[in-house]
This record gives sequence, structure tokens and C-alpha cells, in this order.
Amino acid sequence: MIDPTYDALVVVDVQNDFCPGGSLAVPDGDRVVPVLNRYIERFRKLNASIYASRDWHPPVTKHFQAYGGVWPPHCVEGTKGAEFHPDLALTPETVMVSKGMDPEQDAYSCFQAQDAEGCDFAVSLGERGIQRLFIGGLATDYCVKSTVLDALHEGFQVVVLQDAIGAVDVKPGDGERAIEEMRAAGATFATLDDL
Ligand code: VGL
Repeated sequence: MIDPTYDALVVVDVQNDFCPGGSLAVPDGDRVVPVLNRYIERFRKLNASIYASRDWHPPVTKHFQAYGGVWPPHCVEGTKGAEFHPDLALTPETVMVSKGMDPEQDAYSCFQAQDAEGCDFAVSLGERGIQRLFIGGLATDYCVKSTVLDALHEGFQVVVLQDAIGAVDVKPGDGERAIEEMRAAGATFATLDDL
């Protein structure tokens, strides 16, 4: 089912601050880690592209409560909280993309991220001929949702990895509503067994 010539895996923001013990923890957020590791293994075996995004904020940003935003400080550049979860088994070939460096932007979506050379996520996908994205990670109701909606808007096919996402659920049900929104926008959903 995975075609390495046009499929890519996108692992969204599996960072310490979004996992139990972190400053903006998704309940059971680390539950996604072993599942994502199995997706990573499948893509790696096929030599398919793997991307991993990270939130990478300056200490002062409009994204944080103290400066007009809605969130406690999280994923501040260079801190332990901004590191990927220690058990996430990213491959050396994984393309890391960072977002949220601009203090004026929330940058929930990977389509606002750049790789280490400053190349936009969408440009990197285009250069590789990627047409379909398999997206999992944290959090369902923010960065996963924004990335999925932007991807659909940009013309990509999107498969959401339903067993490898987790919601912040600021309001109970936000995660479920995000899933409905993604489905209504054209995303399909899959689990490990489907791949
Ligand atoms: C996220 C809330 C605030 C996310 C980022 O990665 O989904 N959520 N910043």
C-alpha cells in the first residue's frame, strides 16, 4: 500500500513537552511513540520518505500566554522539553522540519515549517515528488489538524494515522471534533493493520 515514489510519513511534534511530564502534555501522549516507531520501520524498509516536525519557539513569542497567546511556554528552542521523545526511533534519513521560530506566528502547521537548510516543507515534498502524506503525532486538535487541512488544501492526499494521534482536549471533545473536521475536508483514516 505504501508507494515510496510518492508517499511520505509525517511525524508531527512528538516532543517531550507534549508528553506526560511536559509543560503542555497531551494525556497519554507518549502512547503514540511505539506505534509511530512501527510506521517509521515500515517506511524505512521501503526507503520511503520520513519527515518529523518539531515546535521550536523562542522564549518570547506571541504564542505564549505571557505575551498575548493562549499557551504555557513549551518547546522553547534548545530545551529538554523541545527534544523529541527519547524513545522515538527516527532514522538518520528522517528530514526534520522546524516551525514556530517567528515570534509573531503560532505556526501550528508543518506547512509553516522549514528543514535545516531553510527549505519550506512543501518545497521539500515537491522536490521528492511526494503526493500522499501519512500523518500522525501530536496534537490531533492543533498541529496534526492544521497540517492535515493545509495538506489537503495544497492538493496532497492525506491518510491520518488514527492509532498514532493524541489530542490536547482543552475542551472535552476537541479531538473528536478535529477528526470530523479532517474527515469532512477529505482526509482518510488508517491504522497499522491497514498498511
Ligand atoms: C501544539 C498546542 C500549542 C501542537 C502546539 O503541537 O499540536 N498544540 N502548540
